[in-house]
Amino acid sequence: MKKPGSDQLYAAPLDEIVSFRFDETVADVFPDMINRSVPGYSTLINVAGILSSQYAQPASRLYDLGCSLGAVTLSMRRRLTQPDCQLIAIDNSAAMLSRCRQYVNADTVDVPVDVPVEFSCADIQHVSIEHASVVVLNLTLQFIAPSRRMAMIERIYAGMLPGGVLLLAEKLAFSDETEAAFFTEMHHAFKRSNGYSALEVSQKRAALDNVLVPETREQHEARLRDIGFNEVRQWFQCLNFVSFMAVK
Ligand code: GEK
Repeated sequence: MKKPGSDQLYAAPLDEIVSFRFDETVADVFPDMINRSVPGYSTLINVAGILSSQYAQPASRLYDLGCSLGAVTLSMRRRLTQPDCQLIAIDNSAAMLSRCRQYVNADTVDVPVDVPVEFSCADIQHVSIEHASVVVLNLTLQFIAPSRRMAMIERIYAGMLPGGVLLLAEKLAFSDETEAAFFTEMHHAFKRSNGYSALEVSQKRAALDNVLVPETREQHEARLRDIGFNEVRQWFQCLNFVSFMAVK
């Protein structure tokens, strides 16, 4: 029997694989799905909070772009010590954002300072970023059309304060075929070890085709430097998932 919240969306054979969407069915099982699919996810979340607390500036804004259920928002809020900040959690999936609001508002963990959280159901390509000391794109840029990524990060950069940080976690592509094949196989092995069948792995992969478009480490780093970030560092890798930090 299906446990509540367990991801079985691709468990049965499907006649037709439709493109992946962040709808109600996905939002219902999202924590289970992401933990079983992204190696190192809990570390990405914890360390995003730790890095944010280092780079946050008093009376500034902290953005969680593509917040899903608010894991990064909560991690930042629990660790932030700078006064008069504001957290802004944005996602264009209404199903995700309504659950995010519930989770964050129900969080009872004691926080060092009070930080108001604003929720916005919007496309992160068009939101205005202002006075930002921290911007997090945790596994979100990969869902933006590659041709639009440069413009979006340029807008983010323009809205950041000097000394502010962008945290960018992504699934990675590899230009070397052997390396690409190795990491794809290891990622699938990771998913199978978390209870997904070979059928689930292959049907999910088909659903994400052209929806999640990974880029190489070189592409990410070059774009961040071209935009003007003066410190670009990869701080995390687990199999084919990485995270960069870029300081303005
Ligand atoms: C986490 N950061 O738990 N505008 C706004 N949101 C978008 C857009 C867009 N154009 N495109 C996609 N999204 C989260 C995990 S999940 C990653 C992020 C994954 C949203 C989409 O609705 C979804 O909630 C999120 O980006 C991607 O740390 O599922 O692999």
